[in-house]
Amino acid sequence: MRALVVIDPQNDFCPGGALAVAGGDEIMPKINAMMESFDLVVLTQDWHPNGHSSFASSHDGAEPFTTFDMNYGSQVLWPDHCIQGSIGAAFHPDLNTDLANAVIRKGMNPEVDSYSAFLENDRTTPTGLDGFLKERGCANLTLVGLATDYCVAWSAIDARNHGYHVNLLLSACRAINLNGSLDISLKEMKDAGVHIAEQ
Ligand code: VGL
Ligand code: ZN
Repeated sequence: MRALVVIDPQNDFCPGGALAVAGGDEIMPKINAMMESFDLVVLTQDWHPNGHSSFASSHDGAEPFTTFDMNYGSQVLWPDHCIQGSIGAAFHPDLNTDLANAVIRKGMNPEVDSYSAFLENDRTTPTGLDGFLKERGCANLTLVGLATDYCVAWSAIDARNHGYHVNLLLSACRAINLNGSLDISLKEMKDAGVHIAEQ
């Protein structure tokens, strides 16, 4: 069984959004075209409450794109984004959601961010995605979405740690690339055994 896992294809990560990723909207037609060739399609949605601890605005005097020591380790502080129920948190209108078997929402705990679709940034709290995929007999994942160097990379590495065969299709991903994070994440994914394809 093969699953397509589409990471955070949301308005706030597309041009005009609160945490816009260059070209984020360009990947939607390609992802739509891929869906029918998979046994399962899973979409993830970054889904933060107002005042989430990953927002710079929640920490006095802190600027977005700096780091902050949380009790679970270092965390990048972001502009407010993907607030539950907002237009920014909605799936991009060009994405066809009809074939989605499941939607996993993450980052809902006010105190803990969740880049990965499998485990929150405390690295222990599961989202339930592993249970869903294993119960459906799925061992082979293809990951696409936003952003390559944060939520896609953390999901791909966690998927390897949970025993999946993992493919990443770069042409259906776009990166934030903060302080060289794209190259770092590509190396970490390769080291973890993620199969990275350009096209
Ligand atoms: C993401 C930063 C903050 C992502 C989510 O989807 O890559 N990045 N929240
Ligand atoms: Zn987020």
